[in-house]
Amino acid sequence: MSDNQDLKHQNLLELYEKDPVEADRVFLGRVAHNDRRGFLKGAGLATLGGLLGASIPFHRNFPSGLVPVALAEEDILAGKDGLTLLNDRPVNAETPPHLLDDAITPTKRHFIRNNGLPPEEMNPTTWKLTIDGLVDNPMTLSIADLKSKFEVVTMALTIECGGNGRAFFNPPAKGNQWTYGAVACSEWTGVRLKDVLNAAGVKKEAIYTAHVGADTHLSGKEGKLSLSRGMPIEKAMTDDILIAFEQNGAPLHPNNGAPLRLVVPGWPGSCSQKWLTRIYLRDIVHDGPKMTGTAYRVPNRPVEPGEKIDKKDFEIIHRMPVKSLVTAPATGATVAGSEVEVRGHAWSGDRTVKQVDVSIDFGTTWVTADLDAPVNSGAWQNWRLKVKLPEKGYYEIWARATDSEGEMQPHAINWNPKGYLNNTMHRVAVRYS
Ligand SMILES: Nc1nc2c(c(=O)[nH]1)N[C@H]1C(S)=C(S)[C@@H](COP(=O)(O)O)O[C@H]1N2
Ligand SMILES: [Mo]
Repeated sequence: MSDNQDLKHQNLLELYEKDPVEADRVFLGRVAHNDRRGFLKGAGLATLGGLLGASIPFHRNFPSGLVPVALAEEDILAGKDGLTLLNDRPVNAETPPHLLDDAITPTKRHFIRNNGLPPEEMNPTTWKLTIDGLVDNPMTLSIADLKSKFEVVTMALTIECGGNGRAFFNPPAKGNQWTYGAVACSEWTGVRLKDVLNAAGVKKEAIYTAHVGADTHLSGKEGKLSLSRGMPIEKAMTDDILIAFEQNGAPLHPNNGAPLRLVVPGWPGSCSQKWLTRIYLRDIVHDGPKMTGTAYRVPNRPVEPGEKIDKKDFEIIHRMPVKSLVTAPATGATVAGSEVEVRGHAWSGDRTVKQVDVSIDFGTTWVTADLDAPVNSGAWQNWRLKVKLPEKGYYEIWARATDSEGEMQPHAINWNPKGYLNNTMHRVAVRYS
């Protein structure tokens, strides 16, 4: 890169550090909304070559208005570090397990799951949240109102996509092929949903919440929502659900729902509406996009892999099951010494994890790891164990969590047609040489 282009890149990174919302409007906004014209015109072929770090032998065939995918990917994941891009429209990116080693997930390592296109405006000073439906006092609040009218709390809360682990389904399930990394536990600052609903006055007919965000449908159709989910009112009134305006002590990342989102720990990530503009209470189970049909639903009985299941035999997923992740060592690592520290996290929606066991001999014997209590309700739990590899060779490190109700991670996938809730044990390959 020439000094000039280096400067451009530098500015992008700086802008991202200083003002991620503005940076995303400028860079991500363009990509997300397909307004790609002008890029080549402005930059010119030489500059483009410079940014790519290579000449473009077929530049004569390069359609105008096209962003080279190498640059588009970079822009899409601006402010993120080391994520694997699964899809760019909508943006879906997961984090390799060894990059999830921190007790609290830094924003740059928090996965992205978008169903539509992020809104163009994410201005925290003009943002409004409406609470209505079956409440006594419908209200519209700014972020400043939320901060001044309600207790502001900071909590580490786990978000896991309902489809995390889908890539391992056989027969395969359609949808994002998440492996392990559609899970994160950032520290969120906001107000309790419960407090806001109490202030609005929950009418006794209200049985379900309905969440609305400002993202747009992939079709671009005005007013068409990409996703609008909800939860039973009893769940909504629990203590650890936040309406959050800060992620790890800074404004939310644009792809994690800036400037305001719900965080519903322990339930499918889809409950945690991003770019939150409205919550309304209903006297029926919410029927917004991705609430009906077989979306975020699993069969209400054990099924055979590949079995065809009648729609009426599906039920809405509530809590996420017990699960753990090995974040060190990285899979494929070669270690020089016989002693290895194994580390990771474990969680179980609405419950705590009471034990994590580790095996280095393909599940024949297990050793109990040292497991921390959650820092607060809704946070994952960190664990660690020093293991001794008896001789040089190939090993697999397996981890298995058991929760407060005695539920343990399974060896085999509990198959379901849409590829949800894969909580099988995490296996990591290690060579000692
Ligand atoms: N408005 C809106 N909220 C949303 C989504 C979305 O597409 N639009 N995706 C949901 C899904 S399916 C998940 S798993 C989580 C992921 O949160 P993250 O992208 O911050 O990791 O956001 C949820 N909230
Ligand atoms: Mo999700």
